[in-house]
Amino acid sequence: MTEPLVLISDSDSGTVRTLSLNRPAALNSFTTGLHAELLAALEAAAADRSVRCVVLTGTGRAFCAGQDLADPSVAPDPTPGAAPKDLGHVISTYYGPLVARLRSMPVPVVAAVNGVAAGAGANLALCCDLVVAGRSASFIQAFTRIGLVPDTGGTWLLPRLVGPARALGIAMLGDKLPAEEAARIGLIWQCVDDAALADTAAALASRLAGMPTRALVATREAMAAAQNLDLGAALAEEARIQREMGHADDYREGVEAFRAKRAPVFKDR
Ligand code: T3D
Repeated sequence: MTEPLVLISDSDSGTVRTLSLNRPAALNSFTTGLHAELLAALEAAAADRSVRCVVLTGTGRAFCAGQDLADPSVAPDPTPGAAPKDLGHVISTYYGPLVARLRSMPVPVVAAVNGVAAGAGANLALCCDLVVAGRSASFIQAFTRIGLVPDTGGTWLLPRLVGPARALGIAMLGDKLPAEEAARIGLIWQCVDDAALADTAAALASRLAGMPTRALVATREAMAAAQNLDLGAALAEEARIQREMGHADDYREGVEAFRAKRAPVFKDR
């Protein structure tokens, strides 16, 4: 029997789903098979109303080394005169839909970065809502090292996360950025000791799973949308979204629990 390319496990009574990229010998780099399994696993988590938080991590010593460069369908053919591969097709068929799926998940997504995250693997992690990395992990915008530009949302994410000056330095130089430095400059949420990574990510996921899911997802969406709005438009958007939140059961529950001095039990999704 062949090993699944994505390992799937549930915890916290099925409210937290962990997806582990599982091609450790090739540092969990992407093949079309891994793309298909990851997208299907994300679709399944999105459709399962008991899931309230997703954790994305890698097996072995890496998080993900980006595109599998040994894949003959994307690597340049060394035969003189061979036609170049259509990488635009690869991006719009695989990486674009993966980013779109992650950024529109109906639940929060935590990346537990257990080792190197390079190329598309780095930006896959940065697409997640909260990124926690082990101290030995690193982030590498490896694209320019092989004559490419950041993809998997990198051109959109990097300047928003760390500002244009740092984004360009990180992307142009393609240097290895240790997890501790990534946390210091605000590229990721947190860097923890390697031994504490799994427990830290699990605790974070468990906490998020107990929070008002719709409000968390609307927060992600509102913040992303506000990047392209002026203040007046952002304020109008806040009013629109808050009206929606005000009609949800979670708001009623949050206020009732506050008044009763008890822990809230949020159920909306
Ligand atoms: O191309 C398109 O379709 C467009 C889409 C592009 C999206 C992208 O992601 S482009 C960027 C692709 N990724 C990279 O360029 C990263 C390549 N890998 C590395 O630079 C290094 O492996 C790392 C910095 C990630 C880790 O270095 P290190 O020294 O810890 O490990 P290593 O020895 O280089 O790799 C270990 C094994 O994994 C090795 O295999 P072996 O020799 O033990 O059989 C290595 O070949 C394999 N591996 C690592 N990365 C990839 C890979 N195999 C295939 N593809 C990889 N990306």
